[in-house]
Amino acid sequence: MKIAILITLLSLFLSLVSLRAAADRPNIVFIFTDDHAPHAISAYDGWLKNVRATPTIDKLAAEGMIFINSFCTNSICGPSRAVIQTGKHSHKNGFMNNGNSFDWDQQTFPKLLQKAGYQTAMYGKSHLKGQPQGFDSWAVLPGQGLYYNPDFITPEGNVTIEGYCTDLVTDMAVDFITEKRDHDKPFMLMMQHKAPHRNWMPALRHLDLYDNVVLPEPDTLFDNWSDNASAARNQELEIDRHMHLNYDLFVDLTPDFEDPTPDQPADRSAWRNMERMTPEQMKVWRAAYGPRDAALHAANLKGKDLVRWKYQRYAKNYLRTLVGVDESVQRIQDTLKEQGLDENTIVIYSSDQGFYIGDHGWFDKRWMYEESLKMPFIVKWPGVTKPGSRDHHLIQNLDYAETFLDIAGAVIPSDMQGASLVPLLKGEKPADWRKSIYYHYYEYPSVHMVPRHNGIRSQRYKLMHFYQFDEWEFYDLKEDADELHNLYNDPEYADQIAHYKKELQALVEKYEDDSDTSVKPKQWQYEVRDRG
Ligand code: SGN
Ligand code: CA
Repeated sequence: MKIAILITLLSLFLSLVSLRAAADRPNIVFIFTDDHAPHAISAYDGWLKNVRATPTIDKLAAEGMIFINSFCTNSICGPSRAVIQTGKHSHKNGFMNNGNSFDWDQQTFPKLLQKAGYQTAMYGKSHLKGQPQGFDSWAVLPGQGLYYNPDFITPEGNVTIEGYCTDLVTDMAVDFITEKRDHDKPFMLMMQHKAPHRNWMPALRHLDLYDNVVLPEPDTLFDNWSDNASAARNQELEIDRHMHLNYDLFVDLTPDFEDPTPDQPADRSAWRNMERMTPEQMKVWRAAYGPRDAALHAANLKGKDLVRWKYQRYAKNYLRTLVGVDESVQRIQDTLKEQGLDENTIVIYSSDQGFYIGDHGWFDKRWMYEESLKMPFIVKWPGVTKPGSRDHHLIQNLDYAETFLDIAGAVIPSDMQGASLVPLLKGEKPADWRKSIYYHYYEYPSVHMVPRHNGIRSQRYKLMHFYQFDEWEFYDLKEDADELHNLYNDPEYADQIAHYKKELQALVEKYEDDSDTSVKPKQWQYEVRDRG
């Protein structure tokens, strides 16, 4: 009898302990944007740092830990997100390029967090197609989504909501924290904004920001890619030749500047978005851009002057959309505080890849060059991350899933391919941390025409292989941060190159990348290359 009472008491005690442990486990708020280059965040110290477009994100870094050497595995939207969901490289999770569909039936970290007792939610851009699995609450944009008055796919069907996308997604996240949250469980919330993705449409309240400012230009705005492999000369992502005045920059090209309406075919500027605007929204939009367009037409710019003008219009819109994101980050943190959750919630800021903001004369991403290889990764974990700390270990989006599971005290499956970042967040310096990262991009031929390539990056060196054309690039990042001097044919580096070729092969084997790299381009793709 006594033993039975003892057992009952013991099991009561144990279940109380485990409930307590569940309550103590931190909540995770993962704020994720689309195409936010680290060098547009002042805390990253890039050439745009003095613009200070994102003071809240900078403050998050000052209060938490910023990862300087944070990289993606495949610099494109859907693939980056699939890597995050699974903790596996693209060739393992099956989502190699945006044309693929994600197999939601596979193992993902949100499903494992649910099993571990977390309530999970995702709002905003998913870009993985299909109905999300592993979330107790979700609403996602179809495909790229729209900036104004967007549609959302929800478990109950499609809805269209009037407003600006960043604000609407934030509303959903705030509603989750304040209304939908299960008070008996820790939660993991993914708030995934469309901004600052092409075509960079700001909220109406931000249209006049930076109007009287001349933004600094990147040093490489007029790069002519003379030292690169042929790929860099044959892409289609130049501000000069491929950024369209109307489609990308909303310049009114209609005769006599008559008021364009969304159904006017001549005005196809960001047509998918513009045609969604209400007449009131359109009026505010035109009032902001109309006079600037007129000034452009009057100036009749050509050549480099026109490139400079396009860069200013583009970069300003990009940064304006980020001011909207920054306000969202503030709102989420205010909500956590109001709800008394700020001390037990980890706030993470990241984006699916980096981006060219005129660097090398480009926009978009895809390449393994620094600007698009890098991802922002900033973590504030109250009581764990040392305020203002800067970590330089090589980390990747491949590590996020394991990190989240580790935080939750859940078992990390052995088939995940990354590493938990928890030791780094605690300020430890693991001696056996990876010395290099592996990269593989597949989407070719496709929009922007960046050929397939894979490669390896260490703290100092980078080796890239455009295997379809069998062309290589090698950079010493310490001496040449802008990657302007391809050392592949420099005999002085022959030993280093041989070493990194071996290391690259070792990574291919380690990650079991059995992708067919013998696939050769079609004749017309050679012709495109030879054009340059
Ligand atoms: C769209 C964009 C491209 C962009 C891809 C992929 N064009 O096609 O500029 O590279 O998405 O972006 S747009 O006119 O539709 O904006 S990704 O971030 O989703 O991978
Ligand atoms: Ca993206």
